[in-house]
Amino acid sequence: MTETEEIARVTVSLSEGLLHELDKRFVDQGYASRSELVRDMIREKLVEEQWADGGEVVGVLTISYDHHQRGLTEKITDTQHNTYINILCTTHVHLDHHHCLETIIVRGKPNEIEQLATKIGGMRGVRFSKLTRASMLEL
Ligand code: NI
Repeated sequence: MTETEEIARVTVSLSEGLLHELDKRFVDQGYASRSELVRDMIREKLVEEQWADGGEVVGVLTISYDHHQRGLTEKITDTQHNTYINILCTTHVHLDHHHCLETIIVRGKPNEIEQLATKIGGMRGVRFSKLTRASMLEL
């Protein structure tokens, strides 16, 4: 949302059950207002749809892996070099003697990004892998 964008007020009719579920999340997740929770849910849905549409999207692949797994670091790097996806940036952190954490920010088609995430996530020695789906839309 841009700063100059005006806020529109809408009234939504909900069943008691749905409102109860909404308020549970509102309290549990520490939102400042119901509106902010609803805005976040709508944004999440729009990003999901954008990924389903197959157009260009952005994502962040977060992985942690064992630095001492033979050949793994090279395999991860080679996979990034051999992809059609635009790798915008990678950040590597040496967590301790054994463990590395890496974030790979990518831009491309959803299915290509998901394939890259599955490929890297499935490598022997990769302990954690999570793809965060993001959007280039102004939401
Ligand atoms: Ni490292």
